[in-house]
Amino acid sequence: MLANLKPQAADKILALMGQFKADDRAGKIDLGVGVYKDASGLTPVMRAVKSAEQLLWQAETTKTYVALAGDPAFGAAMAGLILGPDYPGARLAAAATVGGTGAIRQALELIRLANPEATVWLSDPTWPNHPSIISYLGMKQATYRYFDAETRGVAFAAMIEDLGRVAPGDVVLLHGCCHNPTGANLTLPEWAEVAAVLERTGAIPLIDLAYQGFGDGLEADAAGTRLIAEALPEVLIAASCSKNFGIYRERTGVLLALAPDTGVRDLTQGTLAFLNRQNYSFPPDHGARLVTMILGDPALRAEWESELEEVRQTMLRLREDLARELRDRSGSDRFGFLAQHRGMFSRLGATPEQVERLRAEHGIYMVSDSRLNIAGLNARTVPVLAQAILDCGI
Ligand code: PLP
Ligand code: TYF
Repeated sequence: MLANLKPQAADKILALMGQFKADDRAGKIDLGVGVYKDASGLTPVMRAVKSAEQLLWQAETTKTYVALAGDPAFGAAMAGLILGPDYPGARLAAAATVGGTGAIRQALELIRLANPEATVWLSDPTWPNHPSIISYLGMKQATYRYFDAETRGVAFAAMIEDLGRVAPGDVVLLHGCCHNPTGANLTLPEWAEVAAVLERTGAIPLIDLAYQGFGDGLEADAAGTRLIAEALPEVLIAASCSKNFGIYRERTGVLLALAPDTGVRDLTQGTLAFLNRQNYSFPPDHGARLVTMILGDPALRAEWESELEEVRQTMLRLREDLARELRDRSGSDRFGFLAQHRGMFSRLGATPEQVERLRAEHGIYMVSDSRLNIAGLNARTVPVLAQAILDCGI
């Protein structure tokens, strides 16, 4: 039986991690996988997380199962963080999931159960796991134009034109903030226009929110999602705690589903529990519990918010430093978009051959589509990257 298996295509981002590890050059620079790193290249455990873990270790008296959809307190805490304290509780179903990826997977399975014919519309480009999971589930997918290769901003008119063609009941996957892989994001008035188009076409938004707090701040990064949640009767939100709580390996995420009324909410809540049971029964609890503790305790929350703000400011400074360094060395403003982009990533707009030259000649690793992880830089490597970019003719 096992011999019948066909080799599967590797994830190009994760494959890059292995390549980087195997490179023995001393000055190599990893701008590949989307993990936050501080100036010394470490991905530290946040102080608030350490404190919560210590408290939990002392207070936890059992590790028995919690509930199929996870602890409702976690769902409520995440709904508050994402949708604000006045979130529409009567319309809200929630389930803890295995990371943000698990939330996306469960959202897609929920969609497939409710409407197997739905086409899921993805931004071009998007995170490679989106199309991969959708095709694995045997669902239909299509793309809407999103990135303007010339300006490296959002091709908004084209996006709106494409979203105008979406059929009623189709699903539009939107990145809530910090678009992966481009770094180009919608403004709030643009979010309002997207909401209006979705309302007109009868499409259902699925928002992937993996970087809340990494762009313009916790509130600003949720503003588009909040606007959509207010405007539309049905909204799915797949959120990850991996990045903003720095708990990657704990696999902590949540799927929020806003239903038009309490009856449909209850039906959806039951289905989310069913879907968790089919896939893995109970979701992991440790990371979710830490998040619930941090969000519910004013001192821990303040500590976490200040650490997250530090992380965000570090990335913003690196963006500005890299844009300035490139401007000074190239005598042109063509890299100004790096300071406009938000989140961990920017798409440089280099060819795969140029990206390969960066790797081969300079030991600088980025994804072949020229996505770079800003957090992989520090004060020493910013000028090194800037010079290498110019040396490679980018
Ligand atoms: N969505 C996007 C766009 C991402 O970049 C990530 C990456 O980490 C995720 C979702 C989910 O992450 P995780 O499953 O590690 O929580
Ligand atoms: O895009 C990234 O780099 C992060 C991390 O299969 C990641 O989202 C990459 C690939 C993957 C899972 C997570």
